[in-house]
Amino acid sequence: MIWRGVIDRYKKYLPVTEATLVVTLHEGNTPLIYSDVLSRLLSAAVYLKYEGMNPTGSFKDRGMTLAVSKALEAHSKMVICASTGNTSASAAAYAAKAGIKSVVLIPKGAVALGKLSQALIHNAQVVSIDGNFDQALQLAKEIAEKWPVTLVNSLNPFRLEGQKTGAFEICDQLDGRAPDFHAIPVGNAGNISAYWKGYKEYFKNKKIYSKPVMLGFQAQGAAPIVKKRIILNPKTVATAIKIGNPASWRMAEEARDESGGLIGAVTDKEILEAYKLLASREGIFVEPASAASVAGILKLGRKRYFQNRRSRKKKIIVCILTGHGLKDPDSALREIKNPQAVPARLDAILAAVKI
Ligand code: AN7
Repeated sequence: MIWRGVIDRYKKYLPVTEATLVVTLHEGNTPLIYSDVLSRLLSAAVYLKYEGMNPTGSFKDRGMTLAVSKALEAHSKMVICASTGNTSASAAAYAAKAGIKSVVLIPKGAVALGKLSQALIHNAQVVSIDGNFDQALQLAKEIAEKWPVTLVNSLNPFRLEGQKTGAFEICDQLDGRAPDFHAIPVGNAGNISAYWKGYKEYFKNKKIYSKPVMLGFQAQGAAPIVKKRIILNPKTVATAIKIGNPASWRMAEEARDESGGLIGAVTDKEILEAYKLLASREGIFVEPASAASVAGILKLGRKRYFQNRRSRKKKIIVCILTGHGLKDPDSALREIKNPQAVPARLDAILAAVKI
């Protein structure tokens, strides 16, 4: 059977009708991969939800399919977003599929090349702003208020509705149970809010009988929720989550508090260590921001967070790997030496490698 995307699969839980023209690239149905290395390190059952396998390479597609379908239903001819990269790539692709126009505002010099090339090739009008993401979002909001353009940032409620399908999928993949812990990177804080909404809805519909503890992770230099203040000049290697004033700040705190979880910070060094561990030990290439969730659980593991619980039974931890590593190959190359050329001779190759 052909998988027809998250709206088709979960329409019962989504604000769509028979009249909704579904714009889909068959997003969702991403793998939930058991991690041997992390499970051993944390004495738990750790699964990785590889959202980089979505059509444009990030979790944003789950929300964008619904946001763009609803924009089309409302006869909108153009969508706009501000973005650290992935939202713009997704918006541009889904707008292209829908046959409508897209405008994206990006912070100058702070968007990974893969993401920028996606927005451009899908024919978005890309405007680079001499400012950061938070300023770009403010401007995108203002334009959408004054002109006939649909905002497709996560302030658009359809985005979070679509993204909550990630939670449904995890519970379905775990054969009708919720994880004990859900670890996720936090930038603009839409995704953590969407997942929590999804888990609550599945719980209410008796699809699961418990809800996970939500664990969100921000980069140390861009951790407004952790520090309880807006960060005017956020800094981190993980450009996707370089955000100082998240739009869904309050909802993310609700997810944290209702679930008895936490939102913590991880350093760039910890992010890059987790990034390399995933690639070298698990065969999974993610972008740096995605590794924040893994860096976060490793940090909590060192504090014996997962062992302090009452039961001895192995806990299930699901980590959301939000975006694909090919989005941002520069980061990988900065971390690892570029290969040197050698003469095209056997002896030269044998001198260069260990066999
Ligand atoms: C790979 O594209 O905000 O907390 O403009 O690309 O829901 O914002 C991206 C965010 C995590 C954080 N991982 O999710 C954008 C944008 C990756 C991301 C996040 C983003 P939210």
